[in-house]
Amino acid sequence: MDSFLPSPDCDTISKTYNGQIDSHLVQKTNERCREILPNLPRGKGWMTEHLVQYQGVWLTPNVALKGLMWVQGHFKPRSTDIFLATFPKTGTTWLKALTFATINRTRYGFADHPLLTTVPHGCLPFLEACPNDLDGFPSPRLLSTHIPYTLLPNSMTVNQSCRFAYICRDPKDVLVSKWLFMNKLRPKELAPISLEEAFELFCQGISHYGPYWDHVLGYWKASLETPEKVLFLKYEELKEEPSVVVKRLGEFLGHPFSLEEESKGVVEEIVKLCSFENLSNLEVNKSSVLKLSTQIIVDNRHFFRKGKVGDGRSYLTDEMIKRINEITSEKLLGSGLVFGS
Ligand code: PAP
Repeated sequence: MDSFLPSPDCDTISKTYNGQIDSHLVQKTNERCREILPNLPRGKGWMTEHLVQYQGVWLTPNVALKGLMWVQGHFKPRSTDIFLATFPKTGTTWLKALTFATINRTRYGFADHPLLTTVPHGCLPFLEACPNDLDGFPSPRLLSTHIPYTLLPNSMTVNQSCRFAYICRDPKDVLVSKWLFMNKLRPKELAPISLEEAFELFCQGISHYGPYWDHVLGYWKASLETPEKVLFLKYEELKEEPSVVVKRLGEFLGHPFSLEEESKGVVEEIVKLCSFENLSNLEVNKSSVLKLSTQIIVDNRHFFRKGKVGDGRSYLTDEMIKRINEITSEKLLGSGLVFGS
């Protein structure tokens, strides 16, 4: 099963970053992280108490910072690697499912597909979460990452022909989706963050892997400069024309759909398998959990809330909508990238 690589479970991830798995490079990363941590700017956390700012990006001080430092310092990319890159809550789960189903479409039947019994996050691991496992993964490795394009090492972006599929989403929907999700994961000892607080933090760029607009622009520019390496997708377009986008994805990944496959409805089968309606109603996604660390165990159902375009508007005041739209226009000015209103 080349590409069906279960993601590391909680024990693997937490042992890895707590240094219990005796990896020299991971220990070096942990030490370096401990050294720099006290001097990093701090902001209020959404899920953890604090976020820290490192190289311009806001990260959780434990897992995300260590993950980024490990990737920058020690990850050895292969030219065949494929990365799904996202800012959290922009469509990671959906893109994981679609990519996994597209690449493995001749390997699994739709009636007994792994996605029917495994949450998409379990089919496709995060690069920054499994440093000890990656060397053993067969090629082509299919991994996901939240790291901004501009912070990836040259070994991934310049020196190798790794490919990146990126998905972005209207910032209002990202903010609201993230606020609701993070409060579910926030430890009981910390008071929930209000929407007003989350809004302020998001607008200031203080959210995991934020500022959001910088994240989007990094991948957008890379997709213009090297379209053969970076595919730039929008959640809204995927919602509107899933089959068209899945065909583009197949082509980009080097697995184009043949005319025969198209006439047999394979693209539509993949779209149906990965649809919000299908995935959110599966037993595994209704009642099982994903262990992200020993402390953080997420109910799979939290990855599937509404799956709608424009839902953020129903939570935000007119003033908030105006402000976030203004920030978006200002940040994206001259880039050629636009979101809906
Ligand atoms: P993650 O960063 O925690 O992995 P991510 O998957 O990027 O989250 O985003 C979750 C959003 O995608 C949720 O949006 P909502 O809060 O506005 O509802 C979730 O519902 C939505 N989502 C998950 N799976 C699908 C899907 N198959 N189709 C459409 N939307 C989906």
